Formats: sequence, C-alpha cells, structure tokens
Amino acid sequence: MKIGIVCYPTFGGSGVVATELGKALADKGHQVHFITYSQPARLDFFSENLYYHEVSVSKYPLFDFPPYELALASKLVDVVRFEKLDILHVHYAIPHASAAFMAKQILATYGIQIPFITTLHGTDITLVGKDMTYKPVVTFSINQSDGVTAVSEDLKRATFEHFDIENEIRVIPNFIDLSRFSLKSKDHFKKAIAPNNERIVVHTSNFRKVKRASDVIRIFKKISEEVPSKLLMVGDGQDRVNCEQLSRELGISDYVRFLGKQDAVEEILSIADLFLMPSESESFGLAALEAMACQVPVISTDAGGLPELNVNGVTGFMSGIGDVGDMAKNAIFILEDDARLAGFKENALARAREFELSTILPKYEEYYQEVVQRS
Ligand code: GMT
Repeated sequence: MKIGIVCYPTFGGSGVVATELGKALADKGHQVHFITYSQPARLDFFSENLYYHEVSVSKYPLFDFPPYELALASKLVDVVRFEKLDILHVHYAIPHASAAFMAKQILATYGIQIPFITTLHGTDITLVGKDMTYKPVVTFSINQSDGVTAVSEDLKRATFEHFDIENEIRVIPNFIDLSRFSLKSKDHFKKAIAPNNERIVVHTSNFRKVKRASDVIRIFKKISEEVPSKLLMVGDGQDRVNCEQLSRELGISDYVRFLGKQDAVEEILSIADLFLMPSESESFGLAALEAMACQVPVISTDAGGLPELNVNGVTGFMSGIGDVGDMAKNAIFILEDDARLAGFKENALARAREFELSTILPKYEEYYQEVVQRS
C-alpha cells in the first residue's frame, strides 16, 4: 500500500510510535510517506520505501500564530494527489485529524477519495483535547475519521467518557522492536556509573508535569537509604530544574545524574535494575515497555493504561498517584534481593515479548485494508 503518516517529529511517544510503525511498514514493502514539519527523530537513514515531505509554514507579520494546520492540509492534498496514496494515518488528534479531514474534502473536489485513520495517543484526549479550546474540533474530527485507533483500552474508555463519539474505536496497543530494545552488554558503562556495584534506577520522560518527575527524586531518596543505588534521569523538559534542585535539597545529588535527551536509550536501560514511572496520566507508557524489553522491572502508578502493561507483583508494582512511600517500599523489595530481582527482570522481558512489533504490525495492516475496502 501507499501510506501517508502524519505525526510530531519529536522525541515524544506518539512521534516514536508513528516513526517506528512507518519504518516497519516500509521494511514489509509498503511505500511510506512521512508528512511533518521536520525530519522525525528516528528517521535518519535512507530506505527506498521511505519518503519524507516537509510542511513549511510561511511567516507573515500578520500571523501571530502561523496556521500550521492549513499548511499541513495543503501539503496532504499535494502528496496524496501526486504520490497517489491509498490511505492517510495521522498520529495525535490535534491538529492532525482536522487537517486530514480538510485535505480529504479538498481532494474530493479533484475526484480523489482517500480514507484517513486517526490514532489517539493520550494527551490529545486526556489533557489538551478535552479542554474546550479544542474539544468541538477534536470531537468532530474523530467522528469524521474513517478509522480510529487508541493505544489502550483505558484511552478508548476515556475518549468515550470525554467526547460524544459515534465512531468505533479499535484498540491497537503500542509495540516494541526487540531487535533494538534488548539487553546489551555495557559493563564498562555500568562500572563507570556504579563502581561499587550499586543498583541502577532509571527514569526517562519529557519531564512534563504529568510525569511527576519530582516523585522519582523522592522515591529514590527513600530507596538510597536502604539499598546502595544510583539514579539516572534521562530526557529534558520543564520539571528538570525542579528535580535538580530537589535532589540537592534532599542531599542526594551525588547519586543522581541528569543525562538529558539521549538517542540510545536502550544502552542506558541495559545497565538498569529498576525503572520508575510515577505518572499522573499515561495512556500506555511506551517508556516502561522499552525498559521491560531491556529486562528492567517497573515501579509505576496505576494511572490510565499502565495496568494493561505492568503486571502488579510480576513485572513490577503499581501504586496510587503520588504514593511515594508505597512506590519506594516496592522498589526496595525488588532491589534488596538478587534472586528476586532476577525473577522480576525475567518476567519484565516475557511481558514485553507480548507487545513485539511482529505481533502488533499486522493489526495495523489489517485495519488499513479494512478501512480502504469499506471507504
Ligand atoms: O507522554 C507524553 O507526554 C508524550 C505523549 C505523546 O503523545 O507523544 O505520549 C503519549 O503517547 C505515548 C505513545 O502512544 C504513550 O505511550 C504515552 O503513555 C502517552 N502519554 C500520556 O498519555 C501522558
């Protein structure tokens, strides 16, 4: 098939899922066209089946807010017409679904019928989308989509709860490429971080408020009082400075390292013993799946779709949002005993295998066929 993928090209979860999906589809022989405002972070190589079309937004003094959605819709019209695409797949509803709807209407005036699928990722529903600033447009464009997917049952439930949705929503969970995310031998790196064989705890996120990254620091403070350990904080965002400040105030800054944005997250996860995800909201928790694939157990909250991934007492533990004490207690339980830790690591990998790319990819391919046939 000839598939157009629209996404945010950044390190965020929805962009990563869209890019990895497009790469995998291209590997299977589909022709995949990425349409976005800059080269997606993980699309930095050449493949004969992969195309990239940049949306450029022209600046004009009148525009305090350059109209990206219009530029995207115009680019979609152009790419669909001239590359003869079969389907558009947009990731993250805002503003991609409404831009796809607009493009579809314009293309109809040229006699071209193209269906589009919207994949809901999380904050496009649970945070930004349900705000009245965008809600009418998000509701309309979900209902006008020819197919809608959500990355977890919980996100599907939340979508029906917050919006008047008449469309069906198909749940297709996120996936992991185990050929990339797997335990790598990084002993030299481990020795440098933990020269006295301390346990290594990792958190990766965009440090937005919903991630509650300062809870990571508080949990780690309690862990470090019981188990010799180090904390690696990967990523960057608005809460990072608060976390740095908090780790100084709590007197643990010698044991905490902030690594900033990293491409090879799997190398860091390969030396980790535990992953912390104390999020207030998480539609799926892709970062936790990446950790599990590298044999890292997960201490998380029970927010959103996390119970569909993290199996309590098996692959890690879940606690209520903000329950730092319980998360620390569970973390210590896992870390204090070698054999117990090894068991959790094994279980984490076994669970990650259930989300392997080769299992999930056909679900998207089948859905594309279904949507094209009925449109
Ligand atoms: O987590 C973020 O803030 C980024 C966001 C995104 O859309 O880029 O992630 C969302 O989509 C990911 C991929 O489907 C999910 O794994 C994350 O759980 C989800 N984040 C939230 O719901 C907060």
